[in-house]
Amino acid sequence: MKKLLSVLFLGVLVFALAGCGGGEDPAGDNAGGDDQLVVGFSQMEMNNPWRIAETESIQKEAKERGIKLVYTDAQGSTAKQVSDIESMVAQKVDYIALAPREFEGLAPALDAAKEAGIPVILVDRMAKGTPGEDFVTFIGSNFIEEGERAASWLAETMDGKGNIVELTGTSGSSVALDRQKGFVDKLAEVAPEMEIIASQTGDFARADGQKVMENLLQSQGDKIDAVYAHNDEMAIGAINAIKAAGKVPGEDIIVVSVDGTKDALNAIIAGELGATVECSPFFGPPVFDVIEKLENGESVPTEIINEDRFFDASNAEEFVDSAY
Ligand code: GYE
Repeated sequence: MKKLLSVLFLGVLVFALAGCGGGEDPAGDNAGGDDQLVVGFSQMEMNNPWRIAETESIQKEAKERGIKLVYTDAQGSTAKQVSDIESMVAQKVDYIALAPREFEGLAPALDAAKEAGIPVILVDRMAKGTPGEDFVTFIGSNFIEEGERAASWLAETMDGKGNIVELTGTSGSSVALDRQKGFVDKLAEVAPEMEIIASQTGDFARADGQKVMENLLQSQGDKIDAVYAHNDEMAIGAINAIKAAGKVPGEDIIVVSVDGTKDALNAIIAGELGATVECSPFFGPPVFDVIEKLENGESVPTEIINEDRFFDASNAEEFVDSAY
């Protein structure tokens, strides 16, 4: 009897020890094998410098904190993003950081994680769901404000006059909707005479931005005074198209965008891009700070908004070397 009791006690002790720091994984049977914390990062695509910087930031921070990272790239497909997350759930990761490509369509993945008790942290774009219920928190920029800042700069630079073409981001993404809304509303307020004469998606990609701009220059070239691109990659594509059409970017057509990549800052220095609103891709530190808090049983806010800068001819030189 005595022996049986002590075996039982030992079993309880081992179970309790294994549970320490194991998060959702008291038996220690997660993808890390032992007590090492395992975090999944579901990236949506890797088609531009911003995404590469984001992935590298998360990989670097995981490594520095001794956390195992399970990384997936959905290659621009929401269906693949859902199955990527389902496989992370099957592997019993402790947390999932999710960069949603589209606002809609991720519910099956969020449900699977919730059912398995795996906390999800949304990064960089929003997805449909209730914070604190379907996901723990959203970490990212204020996209409405980004659109407003681009509109204010353009209105001021152009004295409240001119025709604008807008190159929008990925259709169905929260960020494209908000960057448009912020811009349109601000423009109506500060420069009611300025008009958006065309608005087309370039899917946040340089080649698409260039193609769309080529077509717009062909159909209404002489009417275009300015371009608002939802990201730097499309702005660079538009600048290429403007040059190919024999016009001078920065003089004939003023360009403004969002992100703050190295190519964009170099384009500002060259006088071809007017300004870019910063949108930080460096999610490593804030994501793992949140995870650390959750591990310690602390609560986290349902929204964590990054502080972003603004780059134009006055400071591009100063920041170009540290840009990505
Ligand atoms: O601006 C863009 C990227 O979701 C905030 O997506 C992000 C945006 C970023 O592909 O370059």
